[in-house]
Amino acid sequence: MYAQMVKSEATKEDPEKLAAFQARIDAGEKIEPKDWMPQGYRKTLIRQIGQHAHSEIVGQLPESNWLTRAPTLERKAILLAKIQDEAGHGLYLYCAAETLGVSRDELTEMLLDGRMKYSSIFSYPTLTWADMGAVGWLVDGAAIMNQVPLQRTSFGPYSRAMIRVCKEESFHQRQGFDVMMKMATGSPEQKRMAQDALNRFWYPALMMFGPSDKDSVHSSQSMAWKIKMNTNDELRQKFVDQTAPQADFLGLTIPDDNLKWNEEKDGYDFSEPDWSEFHDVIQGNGPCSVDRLRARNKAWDDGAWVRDGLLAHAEKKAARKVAAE
Ligand code: BYC
Repeated sequence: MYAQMVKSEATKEDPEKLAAFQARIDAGEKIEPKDWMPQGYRKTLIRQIGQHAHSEIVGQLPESNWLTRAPTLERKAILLAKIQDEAGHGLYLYCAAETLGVSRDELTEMLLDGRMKYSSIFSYPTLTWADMGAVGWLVDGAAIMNQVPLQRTSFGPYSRAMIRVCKEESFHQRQGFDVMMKMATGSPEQKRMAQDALNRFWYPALMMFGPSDKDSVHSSQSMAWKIKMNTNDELRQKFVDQTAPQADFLGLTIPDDNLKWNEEKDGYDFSEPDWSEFHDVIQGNGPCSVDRLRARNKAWDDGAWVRDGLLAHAEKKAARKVAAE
């Protein structure tokens, strides 16, 4: 539906301008906020950057669940810093989206009333401390796989935000792997918890890359505009190829009997996630979907007095400035 809308709007636009725009993209130029851009390009970016920002913010929730129960003060401090980083990533991304003419409040309202999505992965619960390892290792690992190419995306503010995000995200992935190492080489019970976390997070992590290429609505146009640099399946394959040897190193087993090195394709064969589960989750029916939106709505409502106070202060300051002039 969205793709159709974008397509019909794109065809209404001046063909000469469209061709010149595409030529800039093909030449690897960055598009900046004040440059002419097709409406479809603007809308696709607002959707993708906005959903990415929401994912960073909602992504704080499953981790904050473990802040009060981290096993040591050091682990607690590291987790707290990571969660704080995610808030920063959300802010960089909201700022990038705002350069396209949408306000942060509008984006937030679209998240809160379900008009905009956030990553499917955050609709799953974090049940044990080992999940903090699995989230860092697999979820941040998948996020990096997706975000490293986005550093070269065609829209300048998004590309620059991604450069900053990726620097921090690689620390996150390493801290997750470190937690997994500790658990996997610890007591039999700790190793069992690590395996259980891998079992639960493996397929949801594969879903993070989006539907398979044949079912992806936006990929071909987004790739032509260099909003996306790779297809969903390309990145999923790279993620499996990178992660399978890491699981071996940890002495853990990826829950997929079909996972097998394929010499010919120079990559692993693996099972697809259950796509009906994916579609259910992104329609708001994941195990924690209702809780996540309830938590974000509560935070938004509880923070209203702060926003009102800041706005009143800014308005008063502006009025005083006008009176003095
Ligand atoms: N979850 O045509 P497609 C992070 C939707 S990491 C929910 O292939 P596209 C973090 C898609 O929006 C996660 N929805 O779409 C990590 C579309 O629906 P709409 C955030 C999904 O956009 C650690 C429909 O399915 N990363 O934040 O070309 C700690 C058809 O899909 C998902 C990003 O957002 C999903 N997994 O490709 C804290 C990266 N997959 O919008 C935080 C930037 C698909 O038409 N985004 N959908 O209603 C992207 O690279 C792309 O948007 C995607 C999807 C690859 C995710």
